[in-house]
Amino acid sequence: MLNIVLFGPPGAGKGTQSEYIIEKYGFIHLSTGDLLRGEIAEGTALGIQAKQNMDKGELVPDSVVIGMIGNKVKANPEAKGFIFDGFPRTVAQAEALDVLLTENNTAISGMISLEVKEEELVTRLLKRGETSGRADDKDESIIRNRIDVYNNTTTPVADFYKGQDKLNTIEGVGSIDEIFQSITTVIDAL
Ligand code: B4P
Repeated sequence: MLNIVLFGPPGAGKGTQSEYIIEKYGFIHLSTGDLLRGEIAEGTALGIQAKQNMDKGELVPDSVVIGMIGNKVKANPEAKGFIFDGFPRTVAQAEALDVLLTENNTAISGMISLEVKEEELVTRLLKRGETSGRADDKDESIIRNRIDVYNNTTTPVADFYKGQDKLNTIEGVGSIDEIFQSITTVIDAL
């Protein structure tokens, strides 16, 4: 089983590249953002709570996302691998993921971190906001708050995997195909 953490700031291209990765490798795509938006669309208690955080560009509590990911991993014991997109976003989530995968006799194979400068992220997300209907893509101050949360709370997750010698950094600016080629080079070497 090959398990990959696809990492990077909001708008780095994680969701975009995940679609190409699952198409080529047949991994199961676990996006906490998508799972949370699914809960919101269904109007569950979890979704109602999560929306309050997401609309402000804040993180949803660790216990919520860890529980969601745990359920999905346990439900797919025969998977060829998982692509974790937008998770873990805190060191506590990364530690919980290690425990969860060990319990399921597997581990993270590598992290792929997409590097994109802040102004490009803001431009991309405002553009997506024209069509996505996402409250967190509409307002520049909320987008900048998401980037601040990433810089303050999420970047230590890259150090966590660097400490395990699993960090691979990729330039996230360029055509989607070029970036995907760089990602496949990393995955094929794992
Ligand atoms: P996510 O759904 O993970 O959203 P995201 O960070 O905006 O990344 P996304 O994957 O959607 O965007 P992408 O870079 O592909 O999180 C949303 C919210 O959910 C968080 O703020 C938080 O509140 C909550 N949440 C999620 N996970 C959580 C967790 N683990 N813990 C706590 N809270 C959590 O694409 C962006 C745009 O760029 C697209 O329009 C795309 O077309 C464009 N793009 C992509 N690649 C490009 C390229 N090479 N060139 C130009 N444009 C490109």
